[in-house]
Amino acid sequence: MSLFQNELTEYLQKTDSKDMLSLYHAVSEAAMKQAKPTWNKPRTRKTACYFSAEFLIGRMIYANLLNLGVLPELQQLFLQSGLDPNMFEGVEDAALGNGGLGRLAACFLDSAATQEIPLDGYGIRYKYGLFKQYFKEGFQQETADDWTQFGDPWSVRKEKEKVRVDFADQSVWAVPYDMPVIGYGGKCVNTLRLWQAEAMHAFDLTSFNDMRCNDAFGAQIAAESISSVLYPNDETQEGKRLRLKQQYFFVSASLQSILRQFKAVHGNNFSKLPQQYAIQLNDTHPAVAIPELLRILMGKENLTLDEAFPIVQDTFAYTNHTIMAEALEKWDVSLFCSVIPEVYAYVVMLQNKLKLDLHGKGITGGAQACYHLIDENHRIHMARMAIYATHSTNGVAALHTEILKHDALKEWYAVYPERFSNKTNGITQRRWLGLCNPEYAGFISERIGNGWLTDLSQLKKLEPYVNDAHSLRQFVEIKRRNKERLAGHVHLYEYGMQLNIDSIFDVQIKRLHEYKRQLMNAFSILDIYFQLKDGKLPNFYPMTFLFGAKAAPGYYQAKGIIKYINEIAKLVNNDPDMKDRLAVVFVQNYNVSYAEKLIPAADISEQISTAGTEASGTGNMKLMLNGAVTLGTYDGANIEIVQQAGEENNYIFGARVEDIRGAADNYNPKAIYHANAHIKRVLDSLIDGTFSDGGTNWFRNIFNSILEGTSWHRPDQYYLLLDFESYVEAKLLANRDYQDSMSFAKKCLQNTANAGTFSSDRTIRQYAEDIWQL
Ligand code: 26W
Repeated sequence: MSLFQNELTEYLQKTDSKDMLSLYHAVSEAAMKQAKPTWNKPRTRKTACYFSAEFLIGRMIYANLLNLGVLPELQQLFLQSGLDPNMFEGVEDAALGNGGLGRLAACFLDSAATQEIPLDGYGIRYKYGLFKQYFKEGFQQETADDWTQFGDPWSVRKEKEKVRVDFADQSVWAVPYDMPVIGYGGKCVNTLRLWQAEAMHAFDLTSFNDMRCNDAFGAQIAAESISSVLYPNDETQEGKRLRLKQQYFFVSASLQSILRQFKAVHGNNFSKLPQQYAIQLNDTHPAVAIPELLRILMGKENLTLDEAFPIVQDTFAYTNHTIMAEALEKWDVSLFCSVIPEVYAYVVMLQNKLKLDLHGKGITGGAQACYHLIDENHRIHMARMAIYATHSTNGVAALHTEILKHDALKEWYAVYPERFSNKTNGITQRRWLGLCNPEYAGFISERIGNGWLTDLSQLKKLEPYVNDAHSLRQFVEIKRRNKERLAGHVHLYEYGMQLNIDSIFDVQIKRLHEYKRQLMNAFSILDIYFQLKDGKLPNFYPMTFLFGAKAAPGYYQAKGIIKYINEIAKLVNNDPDMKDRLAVVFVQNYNVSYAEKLIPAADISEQISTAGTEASGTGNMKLMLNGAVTLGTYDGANIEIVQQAGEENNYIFGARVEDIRGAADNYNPKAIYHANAHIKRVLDSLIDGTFSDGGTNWFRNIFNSILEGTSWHRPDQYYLLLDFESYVEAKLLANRDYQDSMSFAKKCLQNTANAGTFSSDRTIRQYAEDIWQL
């Protein structure tokens, strides 16, 4: 009997408190007890540290129990006591991240712990995670996400390990909260260390008594505000003072904590640092760690620049997650200096050293401008700093890395080609199949054993079953039950909405961004609707279109698209002609837990970003793994997905990167609009009174941005009209193919069977071997 089982059995026998919250704490504490001995084992070899401003963890309780191997015990004990093992589905769902980048970090931690790779995460313990979303008359509304409202039984506050972080105008405590990262099988437990900001001095009673209450409250609020809330901007950089403070806060604290451990063993022998620690920078959000480590080594430990620089360079590595220019971080020198003036001096030192290095490579004068860490407009380019002062820069999918090397970062690739490599993203199959799709997981294990849980390449052994009629029928039944399960959830959370289980579930779930082209999906649905109304498409198989997406609160174009899709949903769902033929649902508050319900129920995975814009995507991998076909463009990891699963088993359409580069200069969306009646009709719905945007003018703005452009971008900058026809064609082809249910199931199964390479276990091994030298 496991320790967990003992503890929980005893609890259930001895206590009367069987309410959800008490049980949640009892179960979590029992699991923590079981994980503890392994967690406390000291490290004896080189450790990798994943510095990330975001960890999109999602619900921890079930994933932790699965990995500890005690989920069956929980289920058994609960059922024996007449309790519902699913009762914790309303509980914590730590959304300490925006989207792909933060979720990738969470998958990496799971994969490293499972493979006994020493990798610890370092980040911020935001009081409020990503905002919660609901719709009011079709408009997105936001509320705060108080993710610890049920307590936080999975964290341990380490009071004794707090460190001081100094800014120009304040000093604060960084207090670590450690979470166990339990590997599958429970043999290895790594740590996610999240820092919380607190005031240095206990509440200042003297000021308070002197009637200077503002001083007393002020210092406390100023300190706590640093870790108070996650910035909800995905892919747009804003030069916000608090954001820079957040970045420096967690990076400075993490470095102090790492160096404290290092010195305890190796003293001041800092040249050994890269042999003991590797630090991965998850995008540039933690890149201020570079001048900060220099500052510590030179300013505090008295190393010279020539001694300190190689240590910094050999320790750090950088991952780029986007090529969107808006997302590349730059800080105004004046802002930077008003927050961390001491660190700025080391940025200048780096800049001077870079100039010398470039000179040595024959790059002089004006040719150096595109490399400058501090540009002529007095802005610090964090990506440039990250490439220059680390030994490794990687992209997150093959195409993305090629674009970095030959386009976005080509001047850097020209001087440091050996630093660049690709590490195609991955996902953890434990959460994204084992946990979220238990029936399908069982179907797979019955056929090929359960080795896939720790070696996803074994899925290949499923391939023979694509010709087995019994297996295909069973696949269809499982998919149907997953649709039923999702329908129950949607009924509960979306105001009684009823889904048609016997329709095709077409799913687009990801952050709302123009480049991801949710709007093109909306246009295609409206086109199909108009065609059906006109009596065309006689053999159309019923379809349900599901959307899930949050828009950054200040991103009005994106909010307009949400409202527009909700208007389409209203029109379509209230039209009696469409009953059981066409439905549109935009689910509220799409998050990790909602994804775990949507993904197993999907038939079609919408991955329709403009070629060359989506760095990788990881939702595409989750949907593939769960047996959905991809309706997508040649972009990001989609390319590798269809390389693995076969183009014949997916629906690829639209312009490729080369086509788009070729089209760019003489692209004329207005001509397409006038020439194509389908396109004209759907676009006009934005301005002809078909729908109401509630007087915001958002729909007119969307219309204009496609046909006229704006002062900051060209018309239809993401080429919706260019790809529209081939998109609708591909969608209707998928609709037709679906009607041969066995041959469609075969495609689905082929996708699962070939998803092996998209395990984050593979990705993290590549980081460990190629970058961290573990
Ligand atoms: C400073 C504002 C900001 C915020 C977030 C800039 C950039 C970001 C991230 C880099 C955006 C992001 O999440 N990128 C996504 O990273 C995933 C993991 O590598 C990829 O799969 C997605 O394609 C990419 O959009």
